[in-house]
Amino acid sequence: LLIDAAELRLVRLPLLTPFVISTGTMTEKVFPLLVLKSGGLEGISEGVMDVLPDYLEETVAGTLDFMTTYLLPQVVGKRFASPADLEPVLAPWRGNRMARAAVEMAFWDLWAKSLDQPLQAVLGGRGDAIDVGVSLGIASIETTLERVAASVEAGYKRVKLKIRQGHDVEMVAAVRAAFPHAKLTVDANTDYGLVDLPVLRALDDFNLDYIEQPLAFDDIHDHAQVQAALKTAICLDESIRTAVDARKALESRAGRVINIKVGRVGGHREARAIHDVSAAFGAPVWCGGMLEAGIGRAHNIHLATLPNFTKPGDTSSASRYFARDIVNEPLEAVGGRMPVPRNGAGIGVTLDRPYLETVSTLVQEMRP
Ligand code: OSB
Ligand code: MG
Repeated sequence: LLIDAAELRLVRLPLLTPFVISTGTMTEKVFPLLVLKSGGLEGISEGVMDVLPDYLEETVAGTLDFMTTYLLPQVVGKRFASPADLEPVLAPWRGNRMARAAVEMAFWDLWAKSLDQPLQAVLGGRGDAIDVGVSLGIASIETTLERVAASVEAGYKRVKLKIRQGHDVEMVAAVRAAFPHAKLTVDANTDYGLVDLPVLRALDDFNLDYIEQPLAFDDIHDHAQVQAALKTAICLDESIRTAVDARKALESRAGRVINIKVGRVGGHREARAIHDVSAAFGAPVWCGGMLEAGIGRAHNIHLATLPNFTKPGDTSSASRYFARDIVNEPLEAVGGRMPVPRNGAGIGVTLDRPYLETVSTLVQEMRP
């Protein structure tokens, strides 16, 4: 496949409700959108980095610079036979996995389209829909109870509650009391340390399916100390960037579940490698999200059809986040099941170009 052009846009989509996690509040979703073109076909991806380096280190501004100066000139005008063939171009760079993922994922979409196959088929997944849950941002206990009720009512398969210091045990106790049978998890986004073991032990009493990323974004070792002290499984998100990280974490028992975000780990190949190494350890995985719009969500859904994605993912209905999406196809869950989009090959969704123009600016249109 000859990449004959690349189009890089910066998109700003307002969120319907501010999304609050332990590290900050998001009121709009700002992301780079990348389109790789080849002989009339378009492969599309979203970058999942934030404006500020508060989830992981990468930023939108840094990514736009890295892409326009290095990554895109490395691929535009070049031929790649398969995603494996693209790997040597992306592999030398340290970190920057979100930026690399954007290029890699756009190429997978393009490649699947060139083979006239759905993305899930070329990744090795199957099935028409995936199980999904919701991720509820930090809010008052009263608001949280209302949101949990609405999510359970809508049939979502699990409810993930964002926690932070001082907004944890009491809130989870209230939710558990009101919903004794709901599948509940919590996500701390790194807000705790080893000194907070008493709080984490208190959370151990609520029959949570897992506690997501309690400790630092770059830690594996201390998570093992905490995991040894809890019956509840720890799920790692921020600390897992590669299949090697996953192996080390599972080998050292730093957790028993892994949240795979294709955009965090450098693309579908690394995501699949993490999926495979987790399966070898008997550790379930699930597909996380970064409040992506329709392009990123479609990638997540296709990936989540691989067999070891046995826990519900975070790709809930797009209408929970956005008044209008940048794709034409509605990505809406029904009874906690998200259908795999199949409007054409690849990711199975198409850009709503007129709307995209109104919510984005062109950063670069590159030709060889
Ligand atoms: O830790 O999973 C996370 C959103 C932004 C940053 C980090 C996280 C999240 C979510 C939302 O939990 C998942 C989604 O609905 O896309
Ligand atoms: Mg998380």
